[in-house]
Amino acid sequence: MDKHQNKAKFLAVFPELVTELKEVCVNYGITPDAIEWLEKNLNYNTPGGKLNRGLSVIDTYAILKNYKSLEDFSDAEYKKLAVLGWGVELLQAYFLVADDMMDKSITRRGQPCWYKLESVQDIAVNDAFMLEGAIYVFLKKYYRNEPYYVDLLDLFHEVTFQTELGQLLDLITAPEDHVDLSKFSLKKHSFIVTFKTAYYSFYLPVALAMFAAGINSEKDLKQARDVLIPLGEYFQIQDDYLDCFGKPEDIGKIGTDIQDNKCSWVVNTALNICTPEQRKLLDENYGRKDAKKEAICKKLFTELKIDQLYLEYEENIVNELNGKIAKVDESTGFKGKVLTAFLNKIHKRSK
Ligand code: DMA
Ligand code: MG
Ligand code: MG
Ligand code: MG
Repeated sequence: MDKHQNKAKFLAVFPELVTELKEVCVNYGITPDAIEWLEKNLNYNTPGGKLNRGLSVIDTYAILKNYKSLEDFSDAEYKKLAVLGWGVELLQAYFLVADDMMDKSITRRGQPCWYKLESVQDIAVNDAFMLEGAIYVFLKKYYRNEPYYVDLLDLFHEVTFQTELGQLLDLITAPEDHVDLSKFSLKKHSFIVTFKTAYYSFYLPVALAMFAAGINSEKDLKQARDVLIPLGEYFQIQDDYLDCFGKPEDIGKIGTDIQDNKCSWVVNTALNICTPEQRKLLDENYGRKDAKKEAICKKLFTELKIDQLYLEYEENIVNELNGKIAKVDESTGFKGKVLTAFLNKIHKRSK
């Protein structure tokens, strides 16, 4: 299926959903200023990203149904799938609005973070909740009468809780006032990123499409999970790598991991190979709200050739994942191609 056409068709659904949500609010008798605020919140925070997660719901469903092009979808069928895709994107928007406040980030998707706007600030907390709440308005409207409605609700709720646990661990492992690098490890990193990223970004979109396509045995869901969770870990390692080595104009955000004392893949990899002198430098400069100290850490990461180690990691994990995908048992309806499609979307990404 054509990538640009896919994205355009998916994006075209979003304004319809905004209108539908506004109608719900009008029926509640909410004043126009609140409705206008909600509309701004939705438009500012939801559609501006790569949309990989949302589009994967559509792509996965098409593969499972053996559809060759967008023409194979009926209009109503496409809209229903797009509701699930936008549900994932709304969940992502909800997490990001909150994440940017907690991480004290400056930009997101090439624009100021929502909480950074003079007129928004702490109201962003409630705006994040509303992005989440919108998901369930749409699920109810489009799926209330499906036998798998409860499965969809359960899945959204479970991955939300898992993500929040991951965010909790991410935050308490990175205290602002106390740097203790001896608490970091690649094992701890793996746990954090599996929970904060992999479940909602990788397992959720595929599992949603599997429920919609009726290919949802526990065996097939597990086959999906067994590849998608390590794939999500790889994706967050890319995110950590790009936070330090990516260009803000590519990634649309300014990296904050070093100053935020994050237990990222970059610092953990450095800790594993550095000399005692280099370790001292990290102990004294990592996790401080100071651009000069941040630059010292970055210089050290470059000297340690972390970028080279990243390329080696990437090659290994991609081979390993392709090996796992080749072993997928397709006898009960699931298809390895779903997983290859997802892997191809993120392999060698620079944004
Ligand atoms: C992302 O972690 C996880 C969630 C749930 C938003 P992060 O803070 O590394 O993300 P980003 O680099 O996009 O701020
Ligand atoms: Mg962040
Ligand atoms: Mg974060
Ligand atoms: Mg990051």
